[in-house]
Amino acid sequence: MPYVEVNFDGLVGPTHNYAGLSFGNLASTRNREAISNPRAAALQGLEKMKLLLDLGIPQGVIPPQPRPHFAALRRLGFSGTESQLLEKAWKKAPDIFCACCSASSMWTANAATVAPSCDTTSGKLLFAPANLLANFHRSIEATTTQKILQAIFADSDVFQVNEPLPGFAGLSDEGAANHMRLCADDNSNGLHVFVYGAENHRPAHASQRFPARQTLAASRAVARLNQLREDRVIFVRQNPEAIDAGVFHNDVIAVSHRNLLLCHERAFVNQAQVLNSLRSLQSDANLQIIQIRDSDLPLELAVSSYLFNSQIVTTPAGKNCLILPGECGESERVRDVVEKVKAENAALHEHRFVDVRQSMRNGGGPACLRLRVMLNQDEIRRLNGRALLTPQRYEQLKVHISATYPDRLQLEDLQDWKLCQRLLDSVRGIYGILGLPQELAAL
Ligand code: SUG
Repeated sequence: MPYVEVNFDGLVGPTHNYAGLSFGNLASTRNREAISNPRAAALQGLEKMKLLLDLGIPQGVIPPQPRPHFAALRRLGFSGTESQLLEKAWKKAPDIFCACCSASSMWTANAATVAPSCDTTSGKLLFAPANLLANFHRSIEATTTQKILQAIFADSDVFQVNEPLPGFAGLSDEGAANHMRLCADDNSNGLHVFVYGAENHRPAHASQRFPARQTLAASRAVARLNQLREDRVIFVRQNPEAIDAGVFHNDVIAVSHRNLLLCHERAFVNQAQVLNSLRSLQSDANLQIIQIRDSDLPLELAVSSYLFNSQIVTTPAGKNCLILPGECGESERVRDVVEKVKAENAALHEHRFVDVRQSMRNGGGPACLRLRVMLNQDEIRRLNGRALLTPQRYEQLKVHISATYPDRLQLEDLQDWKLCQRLLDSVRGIYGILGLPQELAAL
């Protein structure tokens, strides 16, 4: 049965803000306390989804998680009514308040690691939700992510959503952002490339400036849980210099699609050896590797432009299209790299820029906003009803966002319980549009 790739994008939530929460993510730090525009953020993400739909590529939607996360505030010892919780947390522990208000679940590349049914020993499509331990605001996504995935991929005859890994620093997992699947074509078995930053939480040769977020122990556990064959899995170490330059996930420095791998020459430790291993493991698949030289695109520019955080998609006409952040179009040097890559590689046919600026200011480009899931026709039929975007659902979401999301938000605004109530109602409305249980929108 033929497989297709469906991108499940995270819809940006109405509390989208800039709190500077992610150490090692340069954009997040730089934009701390900037004023956000949640409405524009959500509409930008929605337009990206619509572009893919218009290109003929199926598109899924993952709803925002409800925020503020009152249950997390209570778990950390705050008490009283919602209004009191907000007031106390803002005064006594502003960092916790900010973490509990973050709309970070939008970056669904970090939601889980996915193994398509053609690759797993049980023949089921498997999900390993990420524990996202490296940052508190992200760690509180994991339980709800698991429930949302279970609601969308509910048919246990063909889907299985596991639990996130236990909360131990040595098992820190950031999901598909540190995973690539190479395959000859959509219907062939894949090679799973797991990229880790440190062997465990006290690594011998770790990055110096910024933390590594993914451990080898976590990647190994995910590969086991996703029931992958040992000979179809490889573990590759991220270059610590890249982490120190702001590459907090592999998808900031490498992107793959089918038999194509586009990466910076300073992405991995022992890169030449790694690429040779990939070539030999994929010897039947005609693996094509495009390496961008540091002299063409210095690491710093790779990070600031987010060139590698693009999506590569294949249209029904068989054209490979690079979906790039608009920021890449603003730099002559990056534009030159894109043109050179296209000219030298027959496998890349066209490129499109997308405006996801609101997300980019928190270090989230086009690829961060999506979780890739390979599905066959039977599995698509078994998905929970309204998980896929249609032109009608796009219109409904657009109207809903335009009517209920604020167009200007500062963190201190979220002390106001009345505003939070309106924003939580707005999130509930999205669950309604997507046909997901309302309980999931309650915390
Ligand atoms: O985890 N930013 C996210 C960006 C995630 C990008 N995802 C991928 N590369 N796949 C993060 O660092 C910033 C939130 C703030 O500072 O308000 C944030 O969480």
